[in-house]
Amino acid sequence: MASETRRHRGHNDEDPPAGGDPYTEYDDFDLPAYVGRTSFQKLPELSDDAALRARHPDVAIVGAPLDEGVSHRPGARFGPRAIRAATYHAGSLNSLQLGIQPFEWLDVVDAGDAPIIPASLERGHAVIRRKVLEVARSGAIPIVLGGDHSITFPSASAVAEVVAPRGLGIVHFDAHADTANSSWGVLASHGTPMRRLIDSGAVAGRNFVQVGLRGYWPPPETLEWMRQHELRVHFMTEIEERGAEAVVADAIAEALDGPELIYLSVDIDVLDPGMAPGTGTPEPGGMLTRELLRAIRQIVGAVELAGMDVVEVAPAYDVSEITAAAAHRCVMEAISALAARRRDRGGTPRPSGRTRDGSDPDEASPAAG
Ligand SMILES: [Mn+2]
Repeated sequence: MASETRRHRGHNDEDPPAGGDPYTEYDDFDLPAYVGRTSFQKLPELSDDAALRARHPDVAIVGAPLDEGVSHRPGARFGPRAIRAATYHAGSLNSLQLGIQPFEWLDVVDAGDAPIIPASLERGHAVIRRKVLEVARSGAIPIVLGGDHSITFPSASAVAEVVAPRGLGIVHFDAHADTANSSWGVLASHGTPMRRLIDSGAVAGRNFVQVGLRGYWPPPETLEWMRQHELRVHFMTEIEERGAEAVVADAIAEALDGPELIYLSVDIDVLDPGMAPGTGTPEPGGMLTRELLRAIRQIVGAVELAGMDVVEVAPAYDVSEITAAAAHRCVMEAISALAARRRDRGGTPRPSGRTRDGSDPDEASPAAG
């Protein structure tokens, strides 16, 4: 391969080099999305803790393929693979929404999956927490692909630990509050992670902001617990009445009322099931995909993002991969907004490396700490 010397533009609008050998003329990164490496956007795979620390990428994708916490339809363990695969774009993407090629500005890698085994929720949470800790300690912003929503407890706890003593606010998009004390007596389920985060002190209740709640859960006692702990809650009806942009602006201010940093948690079931049927507990009457993608751009462009997750994609119930595609674009909108933020603040581009072994072809000299 000539990849150690070639920079690949990957615009999908480019002729191969004249006289090139067809066997080697394209780097894997530039070949079509359905060919070759299966990492997120075919980005370098960098799962080793020491390698992450040496490289200190700007963003690292993490898979959390665990669904032992679901209360209804299982299957979100297959979410990370489906989200990684839900693209038809190869090479260096160009965000029309934000006018930026994010992988020319940010070093983004795929840190692989937490080493989950079936049938052990406790072990699963422990390895997810360690994986997210390793990524966050490397200096990268973790973007975690679930998995059911129970993974937000270990993931956001790990991020809160790394950023301390700086405070963390959470903006949480969901049809459901996920603030139960237990599910049928079980403390660690996808109905309880937000209460665990508040009870453990990882995040203050008053900086926990929920957007998109609707339907028939939780019961009044749980809502009363939320009031007592000063959570800020924006029901779907408020989005219908005021519009998503105004509600999200309030959510940003509330989450940052004290803390400096934001963890963004996106349950894909915040979307209407007509636009995201591939999920375990679909709730009719939700957000439009375009509203959610705009909200993510609005938030990430305005705050200092410390971590993010996109959860509850259950591919077995999906139709034409629309749910997985929506989740994939949630991740891409966040990455693009991070890149635009760096550019707009006068930062230096740090292009994503693209060789097969995960080393950065441009990184001949050691990166600055
Ligand atoms: Mn949820």
